[in-house]
Amino acid sequence: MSQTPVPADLMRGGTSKGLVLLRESLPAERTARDAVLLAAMGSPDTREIDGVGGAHPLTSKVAVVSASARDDADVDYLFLQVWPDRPEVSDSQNCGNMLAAVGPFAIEHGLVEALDGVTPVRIWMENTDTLATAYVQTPGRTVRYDGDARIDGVPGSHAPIPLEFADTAGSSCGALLPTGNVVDVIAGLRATCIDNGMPVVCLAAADLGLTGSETPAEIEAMPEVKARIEAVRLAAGPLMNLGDVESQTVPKMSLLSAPADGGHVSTRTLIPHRVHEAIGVLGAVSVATACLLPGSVAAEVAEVPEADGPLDVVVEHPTGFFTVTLDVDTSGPLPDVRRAALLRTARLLMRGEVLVPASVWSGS
Ligand code: NQM
Repeated sequence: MSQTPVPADLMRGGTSKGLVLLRESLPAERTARDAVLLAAMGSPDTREIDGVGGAHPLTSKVAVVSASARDDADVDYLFLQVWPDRPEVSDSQNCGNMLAAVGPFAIEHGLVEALDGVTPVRIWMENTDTLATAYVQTPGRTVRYDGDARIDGVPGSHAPIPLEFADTAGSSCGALLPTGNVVDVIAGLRATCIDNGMPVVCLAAADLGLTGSETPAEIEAMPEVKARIEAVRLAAGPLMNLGDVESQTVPKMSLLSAPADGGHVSTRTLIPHRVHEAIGVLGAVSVATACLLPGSVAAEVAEVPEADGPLDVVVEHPTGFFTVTLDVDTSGPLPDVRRAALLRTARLLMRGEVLVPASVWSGS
């Protein structure tokens, strides 16, 4: 046989899309695993024409799922970003959008037994060693994908999948404020470096001469602005305990401005080279948390109401809004986000096998 079939599903998770596979379907050794995933997605090629990748970081994603050995989790989830344009697979970040696909996948593949109604799936996120719970609609013990929930960035409506996160502070960088400061000046720009589930550098859009209402395409067509942002990112990496981030997909770079559409803060986020059409899930949690930090670049432009108890922070992005519910303890010097919750949807798009050339992997 000239091709090796690899069992895999194609799924949309939130505003992202990619392959979801059982760990046992892939080679155990990392180099061989990455070669299979690159071939499956069609990378490296900006069009990913010879694979199932969608030619954009948001649609060139992979979730690897397995039964968990942990008492507090049902399944383990490893997120892998396949770069469309270079032969690299990175586990340097988590992805809260593909996470939305993991609960349905785990039930469909018998890793979690469905309840009649809603099935909570406890997911250990291996990239950040943190736990999430996804609540999957399972009337009659079958995963339901249709429903009334709408999320900006995805047409139509689908079954709601509420996601909950706990203890996300310092998930990749070791501390909520990895530089130890609320604001640093990095490569000449004021920056708030934060990690509440995703390492993010918050910059004021105005400091870059932007209004903050530019479209992703407009920002992508500004080479000088992008070069300045990348200079900040490369310098921020070591300061955020991430080391050399040249080949990493973190930190994300979020350009912030005052809300323009009734939300609490407006964002344009580079992930890190393309501009997100919306905003990442954990990226939104980090930005929302930054809005609560007095003196931060985010708090300067955000208009978040005072609240006692759970607080909804409405993050504006290029295609709408992302609401993050934060359960915050404000009694200490820094706000302590005990829990974050938000809504996603997901859909199984195709199931079966993805085929890779046998010269890449013989399957044994
Ligand atoms: O921040 C894109 C996405 C993401 C990541 C990115 C994500 C998250 O939208 O949790 O979801 O920032 O690379 O899928």
